[in-house]
Amino acid sequence: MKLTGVELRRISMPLVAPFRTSFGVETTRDILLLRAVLAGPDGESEGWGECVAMSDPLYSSEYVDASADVLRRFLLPRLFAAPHVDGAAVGHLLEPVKGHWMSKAVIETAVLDAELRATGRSFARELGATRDRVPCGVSVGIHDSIPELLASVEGYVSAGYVRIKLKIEPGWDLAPVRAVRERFGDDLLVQVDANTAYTLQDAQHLARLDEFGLLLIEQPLPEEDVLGHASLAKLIRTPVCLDESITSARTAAAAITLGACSIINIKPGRVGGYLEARRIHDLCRAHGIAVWCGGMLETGLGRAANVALAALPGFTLPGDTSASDRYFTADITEPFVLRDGHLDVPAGPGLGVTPLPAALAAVTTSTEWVTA
Ligand code: OSB
Ligand code: MG
Repeated sequence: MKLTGVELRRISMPLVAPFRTSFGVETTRDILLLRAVLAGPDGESEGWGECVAMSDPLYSSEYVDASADVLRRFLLPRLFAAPHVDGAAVGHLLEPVKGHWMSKAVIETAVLDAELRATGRSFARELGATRDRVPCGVSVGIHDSIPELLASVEGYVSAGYVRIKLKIEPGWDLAPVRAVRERFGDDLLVQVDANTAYTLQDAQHLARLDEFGLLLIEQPLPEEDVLGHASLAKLIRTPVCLDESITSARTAAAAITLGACSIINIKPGRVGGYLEARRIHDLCRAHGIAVWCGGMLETGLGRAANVALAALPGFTLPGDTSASDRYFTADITEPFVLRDGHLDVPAGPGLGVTPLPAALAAVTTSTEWVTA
């Protein structure tokens, strides 16, 4: 197939509630969607992708304006110039461009979606999914007070979420975890995510989380501090999970070898796409490292792909694959609905979902058509 054109579409989606982490507060998701049009022997086919880059470079160095820029100026021209493009080829064609994993991921996903749609195959099947529904966790932001936090967690627990992830930062760690344990008991699956807010100097303090029987602590130290995580893992009993530090199968292999983590959060956008995400899954499976599917407050489009990935056999922990209504009052696809703590894996061709035209139009802030 040949890539003939790409639509870059920006949408603005208010969140149902502000989402606060150690790196900032999000109230509206400003998202870049990409629609790829390919021409093949059997005619035209199109596919969609959702870029997970956020408005500001606070979670990672990537941000949504930069993503549109690098796609327009450096990534799409390489693909337009290629005589043959398919999902498996995108990564190789874009390899000369350093970094920009989220931007590479969105075009690879859209090309895969187009290719799979053209042949009637589902994304989940193509990736190697072995389940038709996945258990879901929820990521709970930092709140202004413990009572407000407990009210939020209560809502999620009664909705059926099987695992609670609490965002933490210095000053908001032991007390919220203790309060959640006291209120909901020891059987609730609970984990914490620091988004790089600590240093190795905080090891003694973080060891005080040991008594709460957490599933894991996610990314306590800076992105580049893989060695620090290896040291920390020896000083605390809570299993260390990496998010920000894992940008490829290579960095995952290094982190595992160094003993920096015993669990990995796989976010396809952060590692350049679903094919690299699957490589990390395979690597972790071979090493006995548990993985789970992270999230970046995606719409139903990105969620469909994440849920497909989370259905692979090595995803043995519940992911941040929450239902549409945890994020938005109106999603741009048919909403993902939690049933018995699970989401169904889409089974239709490609991603199995497409944006609903009216819903998409209602949130669109700009569109741009890019061709060779
Ligand atoms: O660190 O996992 C994270 C959201 C945006 C950026 C980083 C993270 C998150 C979440 C939310 O924790 C996960 C989700 O529900 O999509
Ligand atoms: Mg995280």
